[in-house]
Amino acid sequence: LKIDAIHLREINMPLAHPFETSFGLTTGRRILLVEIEAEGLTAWGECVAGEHPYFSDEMIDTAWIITETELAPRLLGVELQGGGSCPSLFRQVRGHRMAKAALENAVWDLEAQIEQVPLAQLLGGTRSVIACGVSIGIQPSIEQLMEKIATEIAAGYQRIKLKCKHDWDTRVFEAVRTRWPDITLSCDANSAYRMKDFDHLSSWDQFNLLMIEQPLWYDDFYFHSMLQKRIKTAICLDESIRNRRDALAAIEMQSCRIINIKVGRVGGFSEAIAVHNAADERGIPVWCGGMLETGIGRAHNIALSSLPNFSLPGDVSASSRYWSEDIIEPAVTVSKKGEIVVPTNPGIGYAVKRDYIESLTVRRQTLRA
Ligand code: OSB
Ligand code: MG
Repeated sequence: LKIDAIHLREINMPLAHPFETSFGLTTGRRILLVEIEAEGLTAWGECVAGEHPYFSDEMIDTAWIITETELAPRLLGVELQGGGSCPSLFRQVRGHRMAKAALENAVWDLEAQIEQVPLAQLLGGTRSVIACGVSIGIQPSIEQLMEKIATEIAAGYQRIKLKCKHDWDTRVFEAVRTRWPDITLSCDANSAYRMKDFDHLSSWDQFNLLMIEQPLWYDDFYFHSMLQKRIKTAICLDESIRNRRDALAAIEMQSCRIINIKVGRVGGFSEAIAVHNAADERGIPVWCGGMLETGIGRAHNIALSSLPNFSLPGDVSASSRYWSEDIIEPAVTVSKKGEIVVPTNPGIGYAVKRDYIESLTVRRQTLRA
C-alpha cells in the first residue's frame, strides 16, 4: 500500500445547536479533513482539533501545518502495511496526536477497503450494535436543560451526561434527580475544579452518578487519585489519557475507575486499541468519547466502539444532534433502544458526500510524493 496523494481541506459547518462546556461556547466548527489516495481508492480522516487550543493544546491551524510539513511527507510514497504502520513513521514528531490520528485513521479505512472488510472488523470489533449516550452542554436555564433531557430520553439514549462547572452543578443535579431518580446520569467538568473543591465534589455522591469525568486539571493523575480516595462516585478520565502508558499509570494509581477513549486524543486507532486492551486486561471499562465530529469522525467512532471493552454507552450519537445535514450518507441514526447499528459493508460503511463537502470547503491543499 503506497499513498500517492494527500488532500487537506478545511470545511466550515454551523452546529445545529450551540455547545457549551466549562472551557467555552462552540457555535460552529472549522474542521480539517484529510483525504488520501492510494491504489485507485480514496479514504478520509477527520481531525478533531478545535478552532482554539482549549480542550487540548492542538487546534485546526497547528494540525494543518504539522500535517503539511511533518506528517504527510513521512507517509507519501512509503510502502505501508496498513494503519498500524503509521505510529512508527510519526514517532519522531512529539505530540500533535489529533493531526496524527486523522491520517492514521484514513489509512485504516483504506486498508479495510483493500481487504474488503468493515473497518470495525479490521479494528477487532465484536459488537453488531453500540450503546449510545448523549453529552448535553451547559444551558441558559434549568428549564431548557430539563426539556433537552426529556427529548433525549424519549429518543432512547441510554445515558445522559451533563456538562458542568461552578454554579452549573449541584442545583442542576438536584433538579434532574428529582424529576428522573433512576436514569443513568453522569457529568463532565472538563477540568473546572481544584483541590479546594474536594468536599463539594464528594457531596455529589448523593446523586448516584455513573461517573464524574475529568473533574481536575487536564494533565493530572496524582490529585485525581487523591480525590478518588475521598469520593464513592467513579472518576472517569478523558483529557489526562494521551496513550496506553497514561492509562496504565492512571489505573495503577487509582486515579479513575473508567476511561473515556477518544481516538483523536490518543493519536489514532493503534493507540486507541492499545488503551482499550490495557484497560480490558485490568477490568477497567471504557467508552468512546466524542468531539462534535462530522459523519467521518462519527463513522470512525462507531467502528472503534464495536470493540469488546466498550461496555458503557458512549458519546457517539445521531448526526442530527449536531448537523442539519451531515457529510456522509446515510446520516448516523439511533434506534429507540439507544443503539447504532455497526455497518457491515467494507470500509467505514457510509458514503462520503463529496459535492456537499466541496460546497463547505474554504481552504485546500494537495500534497504528493
Ligand atoms: O469532554 O467529552 C468532552 C465536546 C467537545 C470537547 C470535549 C468534549 C465534548 C463532548 C461532546 O462532551 C461529545 C459529543 O461529541 O457528543
Ligand atoms: Mg470529556
